[in-house]
Amino acid sequence: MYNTGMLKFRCIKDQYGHLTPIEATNDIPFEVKRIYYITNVESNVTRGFHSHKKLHQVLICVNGSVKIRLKIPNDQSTVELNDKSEGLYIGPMVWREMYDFSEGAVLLVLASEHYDENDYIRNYDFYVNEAKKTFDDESDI
Ligand code: T46
Repeated sequence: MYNTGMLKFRCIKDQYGHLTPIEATNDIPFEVKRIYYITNVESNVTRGFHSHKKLHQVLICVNGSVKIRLKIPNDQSTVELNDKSEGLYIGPMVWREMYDFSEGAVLLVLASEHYDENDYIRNYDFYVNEAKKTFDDESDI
């Protein structure tokens, strides 16, 4: 889907356990300026309900599983994250909702910018209008 994609990381497995290295700019398509993680989410809770204007992020479920609903004006898809060696890239102007967190799920997020509430679009109707304008402008290029 537009401005989204799956990334695959190396997982080094030996008799001592598993290790997944992620090297900024080699494994992630942007410079990482912020890391946060989401934990302790009840299974009936949905988070997100927003888009970002400029932010690039990679979501990795390092324990358990979570579903991510992605929407753009004329398309939508759902991705289940349940593999710590996979990351979901989400670029600007994509609406996201995170739900169905399993017990103990840990959603790690790598972000291209520091936290900025002004970069969020939290109203869906406003998002659809802005996204249509963005996509129209891009198709003119
Ligand atoms: C996203 C999804 C995947 C901060 O103070 N600093 C931060 O770096 C972040 C991410 C959040 N906050 C504050 C803002 C709110 O008062 O933490 C509170 C919860 O944030 P929010 O409701 O935006 O959380 P989610 O789970 O809906 O969304 C988060 C990210 O905000 C967002 O960028 O793409 O995870």
